Amino acid sequence: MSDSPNSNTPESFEELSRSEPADKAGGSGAVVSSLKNVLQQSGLLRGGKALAMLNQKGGFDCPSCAWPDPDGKRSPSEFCENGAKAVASETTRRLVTTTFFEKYSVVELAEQSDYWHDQQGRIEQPFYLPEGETHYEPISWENAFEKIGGHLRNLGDPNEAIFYTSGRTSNEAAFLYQLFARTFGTNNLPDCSNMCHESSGLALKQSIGVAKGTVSLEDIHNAELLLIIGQNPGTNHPRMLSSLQEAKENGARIISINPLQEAGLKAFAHPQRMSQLLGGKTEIADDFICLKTNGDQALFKGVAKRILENARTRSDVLDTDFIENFANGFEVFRAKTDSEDWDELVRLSGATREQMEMLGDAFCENERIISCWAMGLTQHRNAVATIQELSNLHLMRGAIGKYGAGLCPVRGHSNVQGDRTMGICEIMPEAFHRSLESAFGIKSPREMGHHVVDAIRAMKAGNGKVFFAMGGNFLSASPDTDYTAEALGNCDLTVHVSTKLNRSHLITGKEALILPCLGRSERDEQKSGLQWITVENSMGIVSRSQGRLQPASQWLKSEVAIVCGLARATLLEEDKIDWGLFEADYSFIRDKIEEVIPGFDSFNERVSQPGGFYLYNAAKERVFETGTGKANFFACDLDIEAAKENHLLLMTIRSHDQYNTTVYGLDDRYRGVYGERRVIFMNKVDMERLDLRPEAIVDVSSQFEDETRTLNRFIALPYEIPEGCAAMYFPEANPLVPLNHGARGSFTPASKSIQIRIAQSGA
Ligand SMILES: Nc1nc2c(c(=O)[nH]1)N[C@H]1C(S)=C(S)[C@@H](COP(=O)(O)OP(=O)(O)OC[C@H]3O[C@@H](n4cnc5c(=O)[nH]c(N)nc54)[C@H](O)[C@@H]3O)O[C@H]1N2
Ligand SMILES: Nc1nc2c(c(=O)[nH]1)N[C@H]1C(S)=C(S)[C@@H](COP(=O)(O)OP(=O)(O)OC[C@H]3O[C@@H](n4cnc5c(=O)[nH]c(N)nc54)[C@H](O)[C@@H]3O)O[C@H]1N2
Ligand SMILES: [Mo]
Repeated sequence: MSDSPNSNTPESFEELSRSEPADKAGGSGAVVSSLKNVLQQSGLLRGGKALAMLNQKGGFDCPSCAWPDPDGKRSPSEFCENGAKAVASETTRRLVTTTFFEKYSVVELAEQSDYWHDQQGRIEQPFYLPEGETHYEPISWENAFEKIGGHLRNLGDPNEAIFYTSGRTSNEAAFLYQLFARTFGTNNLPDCSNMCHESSGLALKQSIGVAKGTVSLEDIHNAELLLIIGQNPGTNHPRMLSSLQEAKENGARIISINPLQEAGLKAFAHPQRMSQLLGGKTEIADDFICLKTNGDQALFKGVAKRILENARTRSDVLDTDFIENFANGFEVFRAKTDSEDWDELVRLSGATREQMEMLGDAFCENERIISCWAMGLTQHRNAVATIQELSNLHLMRGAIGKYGAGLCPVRGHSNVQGDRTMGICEIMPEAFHRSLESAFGIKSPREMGHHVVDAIRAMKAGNGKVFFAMGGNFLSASPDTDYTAEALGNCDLTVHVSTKLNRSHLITGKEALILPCLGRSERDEQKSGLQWITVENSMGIVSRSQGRLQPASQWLKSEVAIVCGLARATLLEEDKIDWGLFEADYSFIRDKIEEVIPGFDSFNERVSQPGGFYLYNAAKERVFETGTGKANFFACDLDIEAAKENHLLLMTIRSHDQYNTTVYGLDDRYRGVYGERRVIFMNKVDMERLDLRPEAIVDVSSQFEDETRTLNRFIALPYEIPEGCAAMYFPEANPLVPLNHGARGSFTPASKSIQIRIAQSGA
């Protein structure tokens, strides 16, 4: 184990250069950047073949974000720059081999940057790090499974095992994985949603009875008013910009709500439209409401106040039919909102009263209203209340469960929503356990399992002994990197099913295994022939995905085959499940999914229709499956995290050249930062107050309760960000995120509102 869990710490910063932030996303810059990545990593033939199948019917689903593909006709290149980068990273011809691990010790590898790790290529075969050894060594699949099975069987309690999932895992693999964990006897199924949209899921479940969004692409294209809140689609969901462009051309008004004015929301040049490739563009946001980080709840309360004020003089403002027949709690909510003080809302939100009134009026003037949001809303202490405040606005106007209107949490990982549907969750409804038991003749445990933060605490306390990750990069994605490193280091065994090398392979338990798997783009050949898998996107469409490329190495296994191998090696004689059958032919897994999970009737057949099928979504039909049987208004208390005296409020965000912890490159083109990620964006006034010149080298420390966490040597950059706020890149900034600083109710780390102090480095 290395001493430095986060060692992106160079001594010099010669590579940094800067330009003005971009005034649009897409265009020829996007095309050049996609091609460069694909050519460098995969070559013309392999890369070209991969891109030709990306997001096509009969091809494979983009491993990048969860934005849906168009229902109807698709263009021959239905992908974006960042999808192309994800594919280039997966289809690279470089390999991490036995020679590689002979050359570098684990400590040496841990000293390299995340960017360097990704550059090393695909993992060629299983590798094992024995206790006390310094280098990984090759191991056969059989011996690898045996080691894991041995460790799991030796545990005093199945709850000492933790089974993490990252959201790229297919429905089939996810379903079998949770089946295995529950058969083994635990609900310890933390997943990346715990750090992502958990707050949305919880808020929406309580407000509207489903933990998912309620709109389709067609709704987006036909909305009159679209809010894009706390989201940077130009980088993280670039194909969403085509949808916003279409909405715009149909007359929509788009409002961006964000402390940063992101390029993709200013304007978009569609790389597949010749006129826009040559310099034209579509303006996207009509209005930009620049608020303070975490000011959203106050802003939404102001908007609600305005709507209620308008309703005093106009009878068409409130959807009284909806409020009376479909909703609950309106009067309490109205009284609470009336009691809020305008000056307080302005002070806490950082937006002006005029902006709140403008937004309130826009709600009143339009019927087809959609709110989209991502991490800017979910990763705060008050995230659940904020999202419920946003839902309140929709409920007042009946802007849900009707054409062109609804709530749209824009999901991150390409199958994160499907993984949850399949039962990857630390707590599942009783009906799910019953179906699982009757379909497989097993006993499904009911004791609540660990979410991510609890899993880290359990490992730290010595109660989590085997950590198994189906994808992802748990160490770097989790909060409090140093603490999480210690937690993982306490395990007897850590195992990662991965495509590429990452830091979680290097900060390990006493023993460690890396199990290399096929990526989405690759052929998955099993006993019955070529397999395909299914995924669910952000709008609840389930579709097929089939890779066609030659696998990066002959020793890779599919995630499904890995779960089956793991189950056989662990469960032994008690095992009642025919894992061999599932591994040989994935259609048998889908039959079982159909038996256990509502909404998957005739699964194999329906998902084989071009484009797949929409899962039933009750809220979309105005059936609200909440405790009250109605959609619920929430009257939450104002609860805003503002920067404390002498502190700034830090958000941790993604650059344009990364996919979560996978760093494809060192540029953030749209924000005008090149060659360097160890930067902190600050307001000019704050820099002057702290006597920092542009590009000063600073140390950043975060204060939480009585603990201080510090990161040394970051470059301070003046940027258009509200006073009192700052931004750094994830995952470099994760050592600053306190483990216990999480969203109330959902436990999502509050990685967008961290109290920090900044000092001149070495001062
Ligand atoms: N290329 C690429 N695509 C990705 C990913 C990737 O890393 N790279 N990651 C995937 C995943 S897992 C996810 S979850 C999504 C993430 O997609 P995003 O949520 O767009 O990602 P972030 O970079 O975290 O950006 C959050 C945005 O919220 C804003 N923000 C921060 N704090 C606040 C606030 O208090 N209020 C408001 N209103 N705004 C705020 C920031 O300025 C920023 O624009 O993208 C997915 N797609
Ligand atoms: N500070 C801060 N922390 C955050 C966030 C933030 O905004 N700020 N965002 C949070 C969010 S939204 C999320 S979703 C999490 C992400 O957390 P994770 O999902 O755990 O992290 P990723 O970086 O997406 O995982 C990358 C690794 O997945 C593996 N991989 C890639 N493709 C495949 C595949 O097809 N199969 C398998 N088995 N493995 C594969 C590769 O080995 C790669 O190294 O991070 C969270 N952490
Ligand atoms: Mo995410």
